Amino acid sequence: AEDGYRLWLRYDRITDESVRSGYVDRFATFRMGTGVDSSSATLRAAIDELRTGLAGMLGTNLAPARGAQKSGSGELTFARVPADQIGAEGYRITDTDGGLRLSASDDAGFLYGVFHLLRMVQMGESLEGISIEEQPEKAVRILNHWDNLDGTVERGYAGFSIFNWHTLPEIIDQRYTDYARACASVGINGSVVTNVNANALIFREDYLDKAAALADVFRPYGIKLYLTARFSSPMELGGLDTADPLDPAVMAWWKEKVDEIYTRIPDFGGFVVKANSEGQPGPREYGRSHAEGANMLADALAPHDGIVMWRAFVYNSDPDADRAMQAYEEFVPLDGTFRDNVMVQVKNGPIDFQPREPFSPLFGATPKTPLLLELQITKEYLGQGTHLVGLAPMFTETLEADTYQQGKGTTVASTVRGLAGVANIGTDRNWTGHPFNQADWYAFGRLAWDPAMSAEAIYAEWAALTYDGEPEVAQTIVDMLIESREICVNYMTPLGLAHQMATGHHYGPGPWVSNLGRPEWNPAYYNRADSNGIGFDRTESGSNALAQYAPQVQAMFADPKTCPPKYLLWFHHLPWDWEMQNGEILWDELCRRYQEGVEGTEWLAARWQSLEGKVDPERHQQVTQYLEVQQREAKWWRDASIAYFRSLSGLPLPEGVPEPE
Ligand code: GCW
Repeated sequence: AEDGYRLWLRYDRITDESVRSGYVDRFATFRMGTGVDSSSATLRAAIDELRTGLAGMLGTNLAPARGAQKSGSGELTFARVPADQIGAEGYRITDTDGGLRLSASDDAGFLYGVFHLLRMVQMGESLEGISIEEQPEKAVRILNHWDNLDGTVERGYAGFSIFNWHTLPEIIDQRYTDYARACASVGINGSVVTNVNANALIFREDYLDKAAALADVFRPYGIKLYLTARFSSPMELGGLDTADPLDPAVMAWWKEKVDEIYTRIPDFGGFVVKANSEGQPGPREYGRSHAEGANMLADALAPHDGIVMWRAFVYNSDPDADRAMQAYEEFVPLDGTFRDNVMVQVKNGPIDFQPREPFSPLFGATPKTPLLLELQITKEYLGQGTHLVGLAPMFTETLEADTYQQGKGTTVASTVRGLAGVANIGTDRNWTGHPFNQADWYAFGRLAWDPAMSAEAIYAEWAALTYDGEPEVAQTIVDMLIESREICVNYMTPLGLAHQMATGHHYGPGPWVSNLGRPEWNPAYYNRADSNGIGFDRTESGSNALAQYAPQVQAMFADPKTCPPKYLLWFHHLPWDWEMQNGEILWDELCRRYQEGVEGTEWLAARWQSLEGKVDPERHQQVTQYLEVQQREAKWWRDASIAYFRSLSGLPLPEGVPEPE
């Protein structure tokens, strides 16, 4: 049965005999060139993967070469080259007259090269005359698990944590290895295995042994293990009466703790920290800055080459402040004061993982501080585990956005050292709940490796690897994934609206909610709708958040007559009868967008229906059920939103938009 466990690494037998035999001739033997240490754990993992993959797809047994090298013999040679020829983690694959040569300067490069070759065979691509050279664009390509030590996952919709802290370190679940394989196959090279809402317990010796066991599984796959550091750990675990980063006893505690971690995990990656954010402890409690807090940890990690990823997700509870401005206000003044091994981790948008936000103004605004782009792969605000929403178009929208910070062409991608993705992985048999959620894990990895890849190209790979069938099957799946994000934006938060989800769980509509404990958690705080109009004025006449962007960006958004409609209500508060660029009044256009969203979900269902009998029945049935939920909930979103906003606008529904149920 097709339960989705194998993800995109399915390695099923190639049914087209001529295609299969072409590859068989290519992969008779493999040979380790000079300087390649075939006994290294990573090389062994690479060879294992290659043999498993080829045995599955070709039904052959790739054997080590014997005797002298012969050309035209279907030999795959691993060749080590100096780092000035191919940089860290990179590789080259060339056709050498009937044989193949895979060159790299380090073990990870060989591993990634093997996954590339396997992908080509899975996709039926020709190896004839190939000359491929790949180098990761970003050094940090890391998953952030919001997994708690008790097995629950914050904002996780695919079961419980795959990391079983109860049975570690003795029990090594095969899932850990398969997780590492899947990550490595898309170039992910780091994993933070604990939630940013952190638990100091992870630093207790028995838990460090458990973490070390995971690190041992990850290591052969080029994946470093990272942990979250709860800032108050010296108090909770160490019995100190302060966590002040400038207190010598606190500094000594962290230094000792870090040294202890490295005795267990020699290649430990470092810490992620959420400090003074949503109730998490931090340096501000002691009158110290985020930089002073981060630097203290950075100093403890520096002798071991560890890094600190300090999150910029901060905002305070001030009804008069614009939450969208707070991270910038707090972090830009600190530029230049962080240690070299600190990176500031910034969410894609200035608020919080909405279906659509403009890029955060922090990108490019801290030239002396390396940044990481944090994306949410789990769909907290986009229908969670049940809606089909492909996130690659959202990820690329951010990566491609021009900050103009160093002149035209300063894309968000160009301003960051790496990408961090909040994982959507859990104990569900298929890892991610909705079968299509696997595509977002895949897309995150591919984009961290090469942020210039298009969403279409990535999904074309994923669909071809994950589903059998004719090219039309893959094309239909690609179309669905590509269109689905805009469909979701339309039925949830059209025209630049944001944060309209119901209280706490963020599932379903709640645009009327205005009584939550913290003002900036209220949907009504964001839509600012009343009888006169709707939208959040972030221009000069309002919060002026727009001033945090480069002048060219300001010019794009400042005038509601020319502001792209997708950001209109993010930046502007406008009367209900405002005339849009297409001649419609705002109210009519808003209602139509909700309706388009609903129609979009019907389109998705029809596209999927057309694949009945063309994809395996298990996953067809599963996705069909999810699409029914999505269609129903899109209507819920439309009707609830329109009913509420109509109670304020008092205007009639435009043609084609049904009366709310
Ligand atoms: O998106 C919000 C979530 C919180 C999360 C927080 C964060 C881990 O609602 O659950 O906490 O962001 O990013 O820190």
